[in-house]
Amino acid sequence: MADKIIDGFPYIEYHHEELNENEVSQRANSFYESMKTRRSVRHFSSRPIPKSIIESIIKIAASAPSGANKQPWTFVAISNPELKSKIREAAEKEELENYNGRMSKEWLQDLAHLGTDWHKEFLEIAPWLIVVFKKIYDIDVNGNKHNNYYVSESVGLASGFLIAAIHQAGLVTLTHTPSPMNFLTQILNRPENERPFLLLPVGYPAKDALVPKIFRKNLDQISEFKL
Ligand code: IYR
Repeated sequence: MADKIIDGFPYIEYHHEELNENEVSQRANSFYESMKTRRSVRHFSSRPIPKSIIESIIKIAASAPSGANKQPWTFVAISNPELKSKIREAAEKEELENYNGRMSKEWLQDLAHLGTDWHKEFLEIAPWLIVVFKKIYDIDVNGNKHNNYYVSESVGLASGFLIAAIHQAGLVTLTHTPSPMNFLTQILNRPENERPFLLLPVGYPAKDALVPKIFRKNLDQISEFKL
């Protein structure tokens, strides 16, 4: 069917899968059953993952909504061992300072049950690192700058999609936030309009991987219904 033109812009029909209420309910429940088993995993296997799988996962992330559909993100996927070592070294340097003085006592107490520390061996062990960059503005082919909108919200949404995609594929990840993380701009040679947003190791879990026993807030604690 030809595109419909409204106010000079093309529109296409939205293709919606017809489902009855039962089917909708089943889908919502089965997605919840799957997503509730997702955990941040810190113990990775070095088992390789083909590039094609990482490409699929990145495409899922990039299907997220964004302000004015500007898609203000770049996903840098790294399997190169030298680059991974450089990133680990730089991240650990910052984290050592974070854990030894830059983080408040309360912050360290809040993290104690997660067993985190400045060692980030997963940055070398995991077969892939995905660094999510946000584009604070766009630069076109002529070098002109263009605005992006709701950049952190947009990139946060894409990162959520990324994490869900990794889980649905049967892999694990961890949202690692070394701070400050401008070293990623240098090591990965990114342009001036990009800022590092998140660093995610991606892989299979180690055979003996443990995760902290934590609890999710229940529905009453996180929601309010106005009927
Ligand atoms: N960025 C540090 C510290 C850290 C902070 C929070 I908030 C966490 O939920 C987990 C860790 C690190 O990655 O170890």
